[in-house]
Amino acid sequence: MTNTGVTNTGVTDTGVTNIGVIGTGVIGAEHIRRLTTAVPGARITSVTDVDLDRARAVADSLAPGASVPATGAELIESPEVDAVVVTSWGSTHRDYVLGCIAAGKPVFCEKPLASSSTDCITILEAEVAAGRRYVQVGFMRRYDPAYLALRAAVHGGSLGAPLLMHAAHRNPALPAHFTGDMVVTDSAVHEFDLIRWMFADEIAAITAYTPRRNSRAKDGFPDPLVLVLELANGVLVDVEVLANARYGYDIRGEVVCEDGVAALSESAGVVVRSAGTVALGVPTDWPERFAAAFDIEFRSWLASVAGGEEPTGPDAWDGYAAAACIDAALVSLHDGGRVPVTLVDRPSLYRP
Ligand code: NAD
Ligand code: ISE
Repeated sequence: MTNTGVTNTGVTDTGVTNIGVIGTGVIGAEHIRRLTTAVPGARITSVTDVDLDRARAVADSLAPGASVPATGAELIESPEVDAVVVTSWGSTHRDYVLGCIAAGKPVFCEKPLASSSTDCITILEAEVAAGRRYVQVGFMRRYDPAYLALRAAVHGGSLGAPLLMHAAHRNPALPAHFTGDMVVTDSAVHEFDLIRWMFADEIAAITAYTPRRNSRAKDGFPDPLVLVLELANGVLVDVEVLANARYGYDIRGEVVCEDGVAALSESAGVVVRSAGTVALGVPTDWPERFAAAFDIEFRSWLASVAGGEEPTGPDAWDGYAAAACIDAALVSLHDGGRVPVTLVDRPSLYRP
């Protein structure tokens, strides 16, 4: 299958962007469904996975007619792909993202951008050498209406200077393939980005605490995990991460300011009063809690791709800064103590 209508803005002359997806697991399938049913302007023309049977099954059910090349590298090079979505495991992201930059194709990469800050620096260097930004990282919380409202309240002027924040990231359970470190690399990484974005500042140091262990914790899992994040401007943030909350997926955030407090509301759903109780729903897991955020995130990304512009969402610098926080949090978790977060100089390609 060949694409005959590609223009130099990376979009077909019918106004539809041809997208290839690498990694057809849980979120890959979610994003394909989203891009084919909920977000206009996208066509899934190619999908692949190391598990090619899974890729074929996902193509058959969610993107009939999409090609299934044998490797991600072939998908990136394919003329029927204008832009790429990377939803394979985090350890595989670096090479796919570098491949997209080399091919001059926009790439939406799920978090984490790469497995280490060193790998992220390689990506920064590739974009700087290319002279433009191609990468957007899947930190979808920046598009969540509740977090946007919290950020607007914090910076609205009536609450005074923010002083500290309490955050909780409670997972009902974590996927079977998770390792203990992935509580940091795959769960807490969202807080690293969110907090940098919320306070428009870098995280300067991280201390990890492991309180009394959950009796359900798997061997090697820090469950619960508490991270104390110090921002360069002095704001202090405590983050609780649970691997086994069981009761639902509960994302909480409360910012304490000089003249008031702003917090994510309890629930976006209905409140039921019955039999002497008041009940609110708790989302089952991240696909439900952040459904709107994912939709808005992809609309925004597609708008930039269709316009031939650089992405406006979280960029490779944000992916790198979050990876530097991962490095520090893991050192603190394994060796103890307060660990400074060190960053290389920010290239001018990445505006503050
Ligand atoms: P998953 O295990 O369900 O799916 C990953 C898929 O990638 C699997 O089908 C696997 O076979 C495939 N894969 C592995 N190595 C590959 C390679 N080298 N090339 C091609 N395919 C390969 O995992 P998932 O939950 O879908 O997570 C995938 C990524 O998405 C992770 O980076 C994860 O952190 C991220 N994620 C983000 C969110 C979010 O809230 N933004 C939520 C879930 C997952
Ligand atoms: C998952 O990979 C995600 O990114 C979710 O947003 C996060 O809440 C969860 O802990 C991760 O497993």
